[in-house]
Amino acid sequence: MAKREIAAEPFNYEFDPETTALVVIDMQADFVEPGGFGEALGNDVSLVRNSIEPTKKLLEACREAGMFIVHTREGHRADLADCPPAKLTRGGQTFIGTQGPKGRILVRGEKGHDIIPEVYPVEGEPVIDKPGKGAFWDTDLDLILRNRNIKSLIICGVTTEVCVNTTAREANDRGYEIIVPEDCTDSYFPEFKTATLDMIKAQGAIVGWVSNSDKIIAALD
Ligand code: C5J
Repeated sequence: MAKREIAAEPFNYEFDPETTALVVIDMQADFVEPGGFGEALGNDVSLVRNSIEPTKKLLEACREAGMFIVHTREGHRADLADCPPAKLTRGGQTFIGTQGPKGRILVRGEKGHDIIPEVYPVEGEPVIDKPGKGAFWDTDLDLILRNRNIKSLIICGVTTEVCVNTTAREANDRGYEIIVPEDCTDSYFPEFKTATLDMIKAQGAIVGWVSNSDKIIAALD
């Protein structure tokens, strides 16, 4: 497939859909629905729900274009053996592994850990279970992307300044060119979202590019 261009900041982003993957970060009930980890930490989850519809639209467009799509989930083994003790007490008390309305918080296999129905993976879309914030650390994501000759990543999901930002930086250091559609990511802290996107695109795309779902979809047409 020929190279395409997305209108983006700080300048247009060139990509080839055949070597580009959409990476959807942690669109789990635990982060975007009431009764999960996000809410347990004192956050208002309604603040991250605006990104669901644009992400769904972009996901459908990328599926239509035949692009490679990967989803991630943050969480831990049922015995919490892979959860660092220091992470267990983040939030001022222990939430991870405790029982909530959606099952044990951030534990694999529980309702809260699952991806929300609006952007649920379909067959052929790998789901990466990650114990940390970054999608590359302690996962096989890099191997999966390299096996598919992927060079560029469109990174969506929540939250902008935590798992999206960590993944964007990990990807940039590994040589991937990354772009974040600003309407397909959200934070419980709107000012952190703005600052994160500003930091990504600053200094001539020091980490990557920022655009939106409409512009990416237009480039796929
Ligand atoms: C957080 C995430 N915020 N997926 N996780 O703890 O951003």
